[in-house]
Amino acid sequence: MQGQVFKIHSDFYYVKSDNGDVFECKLREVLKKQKQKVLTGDFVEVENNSVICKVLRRKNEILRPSVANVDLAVVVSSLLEPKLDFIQLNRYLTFLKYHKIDTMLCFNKEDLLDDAVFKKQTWEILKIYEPLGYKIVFTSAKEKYGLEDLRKEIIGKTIVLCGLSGVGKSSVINALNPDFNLRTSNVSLQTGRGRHTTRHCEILDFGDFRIIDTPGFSNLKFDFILPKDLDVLFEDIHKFAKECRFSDCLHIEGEECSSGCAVLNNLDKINLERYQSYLEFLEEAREYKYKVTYGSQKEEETKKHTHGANKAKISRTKRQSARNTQRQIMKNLHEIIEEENEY
Ligand SMILES: Nc1nc2c(ncn2[C@@H]2O[C@H](COP(=O)(O)OP(=O)(O)OP(=O)(O)O)[C@@H](O)[C@H]2O)c(=O)[nH]1
Ligand SMILES: [Mg+2]
Ligand SMILES: [Zn+2]
Repeated sequence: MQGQVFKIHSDFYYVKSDNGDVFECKLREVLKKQKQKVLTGDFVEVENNSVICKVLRRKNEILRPSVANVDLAVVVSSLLEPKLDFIQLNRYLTFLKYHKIDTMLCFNKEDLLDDAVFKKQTWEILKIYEPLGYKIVFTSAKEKYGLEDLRKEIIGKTIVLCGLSGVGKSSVINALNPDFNLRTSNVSLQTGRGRHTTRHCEILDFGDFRIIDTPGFSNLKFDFILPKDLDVLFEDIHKFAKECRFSDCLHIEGEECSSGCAVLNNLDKINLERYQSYLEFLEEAREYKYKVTYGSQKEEETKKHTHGANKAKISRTKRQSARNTQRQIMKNLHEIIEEENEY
């Protein structure tokens, strides 16, 4: 029998067969020993209605949240509570781009903004993300606005909702179909953050589309990618990066190659928070490169199993100086953004 894993709870995998029957399964011992990963969304072969004996080839996979075989990711952000954070949003977008997953954006809690602020926010969001080709919807799970716009984009698809805890992923699902009655909890007044209410990924079947609810993550890090491979994930930066004089240019002020850097020469055409996000992720990628270059044997092994990183060397002093420059750029960018916000 073949089916799809729609929920995973400790060692149990819940598999739905093509005709809709549900089976509670374990993973075959030999697959466990081989450290076979099974993700929500995996198509599997099941023996005796209770043992997963094979995981079929995946169309795609994401590791955070851990899901496979999705047609579309919808990154949900809240306009307020928690406050809209463009860098966090770019983190999700860049991560999904790395996994080559089609992505759209949903901005929820529209009801919390008054009209003038909402208009300003919408304008800013559209200005940044429409040119990057993302479909964008604005919703209020509470007031049930915008749900039809979302429904139109996801008909016929298996989609995964990604986004920080508390932005309203489970609430959007409940608003689309109250029968699911998923658990939700209010955002903490103290920290302004969500309470990590959803703990597992689960496929919810709406008939004409399927949605995977997921736990919110705030700790996605670019600690698996080499610095030189980052700009290609930023379409708006990469389009200039292609013209840089040196092929190993990382597009940072103050570094040797920056003299012929087409990105720095066109910074006025790139959204500041997008560039700032690039710098922040680049720092994480540099940490990663440093670790795989100078790290322990074990980290060398990690490198082998991840991306086969080059053995490029960065001297400690050069690295420190690059970091200082980067901090200075970030500081300057913060000041410019603050000025813009005041305006
Ligand atoms: N005002 C308002 N509140 C909302 C809206 N959507 C969700 N909320 C509230 O936001 C809080 C968090 O919603 P959840 O649906 O639990 O958020 P989540 O993204 O599923 O969070 P995790 O499961 O922790 O990842 C709840 O108190 C919801 O009632 C909305 O559109 N407007
Ligand atoms: Mg939830
Ligand atoms: Zn450059």
